Amino acid sequence: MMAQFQEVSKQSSQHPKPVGLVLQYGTAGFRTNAKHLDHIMFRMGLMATLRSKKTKATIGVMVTASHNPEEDNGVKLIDPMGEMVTPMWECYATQLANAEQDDLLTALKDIIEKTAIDMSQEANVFVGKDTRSSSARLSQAVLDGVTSLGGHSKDYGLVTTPQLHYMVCCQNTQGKYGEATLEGYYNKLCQAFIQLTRNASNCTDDQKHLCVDGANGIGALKVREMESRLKNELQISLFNDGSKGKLNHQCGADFVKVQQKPPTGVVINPGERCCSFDGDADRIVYYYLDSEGQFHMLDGDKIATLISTFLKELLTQAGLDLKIAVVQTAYANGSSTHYLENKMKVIVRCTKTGVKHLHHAAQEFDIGVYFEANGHGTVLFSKTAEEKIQQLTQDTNANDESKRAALLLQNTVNVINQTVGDAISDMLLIEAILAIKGMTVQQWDAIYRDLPNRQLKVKVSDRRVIDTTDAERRAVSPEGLQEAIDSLVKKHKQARSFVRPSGTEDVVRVYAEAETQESADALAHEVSLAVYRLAGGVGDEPKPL
Ligand code: G16
Repeated sequence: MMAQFQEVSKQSSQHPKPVGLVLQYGTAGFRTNAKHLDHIMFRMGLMATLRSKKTKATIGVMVTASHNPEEDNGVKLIDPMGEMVTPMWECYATQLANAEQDDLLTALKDIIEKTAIDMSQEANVFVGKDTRSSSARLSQAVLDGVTSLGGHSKDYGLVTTPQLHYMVCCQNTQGKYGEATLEGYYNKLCQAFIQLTRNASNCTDDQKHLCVDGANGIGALKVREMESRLKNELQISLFNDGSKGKLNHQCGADFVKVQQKPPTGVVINPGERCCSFDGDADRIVYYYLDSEGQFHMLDGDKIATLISTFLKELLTQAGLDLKIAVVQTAYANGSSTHYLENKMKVIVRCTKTGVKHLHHAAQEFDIGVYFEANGHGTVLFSKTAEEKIQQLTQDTNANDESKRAALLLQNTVNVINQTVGDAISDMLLIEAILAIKGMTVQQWDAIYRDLPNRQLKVKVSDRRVIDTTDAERRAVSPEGLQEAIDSLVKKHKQARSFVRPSGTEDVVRVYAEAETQESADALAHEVSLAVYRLAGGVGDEPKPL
């Protein structure tokens, strides 16, 4: 053990922490300008090694800043079944990340002691990275951290975040979830997709076409790798593939969702189905332009509605009594929640932002469909649900309709990456559903009409002054802010608004929805002003839109 600590001490001097720099574990791990992250990466290598020793399982470390600009980077830690690490370990990660250089060993020993880790236990860590220019040296820092504590590492190199989650889960289920290789990932998903689309007999070549905006990131590379396995059942025109444009710049899922407009770099014909990935391909949003050139977005809420409708219909056809629920966050459009609860009659839950929260809520049901409005989401099937579906596919007494439904459900389970939201897997599922239902993007869009909405960002000197409750729908501090929001909301029809500190960017996010776009824009601006005035705004006062 002594020798290991000496090695950590020696190696960490190559990855020194800038004195006084304090970083918080955010919505999805540490994330900031890449120049501040070298020590964080080394230490997260240490962290993952400890977590691996503790769980006696393989842990993942993904170097990415997802939707953030190219100059940022970050790290996401992946637990044994492919989920995010637990809140307790987020605290340990923060402790280790922020220990001054001379206190690193003390912090490390403290965590080992508190969590009663057997240091003689083997450790295995899978590492992946996105396409950012800083990712190569930062992932090397992670690998250095793992090696210095005597852990084994496997460097997957360039992969999407959900691919790394998948590898970790495959490894820890001894291959039951799939093979822990890219080949295994593509084969599992594409085979399931092709099985599903066999049920789409009337699908024309036009309907098989999809424009994909790769955000100039890793998702584009991986779509290219996978494409040939789709056997023309899906014909992809790939834009923003990274060959010239800048990562996430004027493109990608976050840009499209927040700006409510198409990305640059994509040639869109009216009526054509398009989708955008984000920078690490764990989010997806769809959209199209109508014949008047007007932009229509199908975000995470519309995706959740499409998927849950499909699953509910199949459960009825199969005669399976499984409890299905949809998990959303405060950003979910009011119309989507209304439609899901009142028209579809499914259970809807609301959690705080962050996949980790939605994922856990979804685990409480037989089938938990979770999506953030920004397009981050997946479907979780309980063990019971998977077993019942499996049994029905083999039931010789089952009628044709229920057997067909069971087979469709089984292939749906296989096309979905249940470890985390996955743009590639979600895209294949959505494409299969549209093909099977013979549904156009316009018909999908028409399921319900979104309430006009607006999202804004406000810069404040310390965003931690804002504290929220009720799944982030109400602010408890600073004093007077919630009262101000309440009275502003009252001035608009069908209105709702909330504010929360971002956990990935140094901003406060403001969301507003109302009966008209003018009203939503005005409310978002008014609430931004309240944040600026009551929560220590910096720079110029927010201007009306
Ligand atoms: C991450 C999280 C998402 C979250 C998003 C924005 O996404 O995984 O759950 O919605 O950040 O979070 P915030 O509003 O706190 O900045 P990604 O795709 O950027 O990793």
